[in-house]
Amino acid sequence: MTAPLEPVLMDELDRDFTTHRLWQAKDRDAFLAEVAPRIRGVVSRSAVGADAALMQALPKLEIISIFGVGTDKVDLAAARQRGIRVTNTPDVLTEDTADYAIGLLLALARKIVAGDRYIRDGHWKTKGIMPNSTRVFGKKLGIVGLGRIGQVAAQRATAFNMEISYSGPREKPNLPYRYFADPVAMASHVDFVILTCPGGPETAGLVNAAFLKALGPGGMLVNIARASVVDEDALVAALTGGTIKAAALDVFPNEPNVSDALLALPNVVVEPHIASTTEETRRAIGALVFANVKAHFSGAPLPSPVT
Ligand code: 8YV
Repeated sequence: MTAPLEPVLMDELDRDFTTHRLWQAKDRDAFLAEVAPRIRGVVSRSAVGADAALMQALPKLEIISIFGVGTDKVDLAAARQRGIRVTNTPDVLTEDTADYAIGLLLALARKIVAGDRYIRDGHWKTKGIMPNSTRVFGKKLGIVGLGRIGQVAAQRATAFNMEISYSGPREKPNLPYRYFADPVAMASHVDFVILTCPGGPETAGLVNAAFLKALGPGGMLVNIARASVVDEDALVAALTGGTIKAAALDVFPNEPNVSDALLALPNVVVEPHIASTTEETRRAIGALVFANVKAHFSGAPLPSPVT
């Protein structure tokens, strides 16, 4: 195990396997050198992943089971080359993550977090009624990456009578939403954008200065995907200069650190990467990680293979 996991999952792994906890090692390299020859499986989190160096250090490695759907921090090419199986946890976290994206959009536009702060900071008594917020229902929503999570977010938004557009590598003609091959063109068409696409080189910096300019001064951005999708300097500049109105972010480039430049801005809602962290979903993610590891070592088909 490269990082702490759900306690139930760690208990199950401890029960059925000989486990080692990499994050507890005082000297990571010495620890790895000691246990490396015996390691046949790695369990890691999406946020930590598994790089080529880790794989290289583990000559007997057969499977990497990722706690989370994102595999952007796993060197899949290196895994494929070695024939190492990689699994992730799709589907089980889709609905909660989509709920959270819609929650963040409402929190941002309707100033739900700001309202809480307004009372706690004593402003209701001293300044009176809080400034107005922005309507959500009936507005235009753009989704970058209409995969599992994006499609459920679109369903939820439909209940708010929103007009849905999306951008991604390919059109999905069976879905009743407007497709834009060019994300900047989509940004200029919509009021709000939710990012649900995978991280990695294909989407790195997709939300750049041009995208934010196209989204415009009333525009709002929700990111529950990966920080790499957004050029953070361009976002800070856009939020500071009024190029867009506000942003809600659940993901950051160097978690758990969040840049002071972002924290200094009043028009940003920040969350500690918790879009999928309900009790129910975390249990389901843990069960799927365990099922993949068990299946592999008993020669059964993997429930959710990536490689
Ligand atoms: C997890 C996520 O909280 O699934 C993912 O890719 O980002 C989240 O659901 C995280 O990966 C756990 O490390």
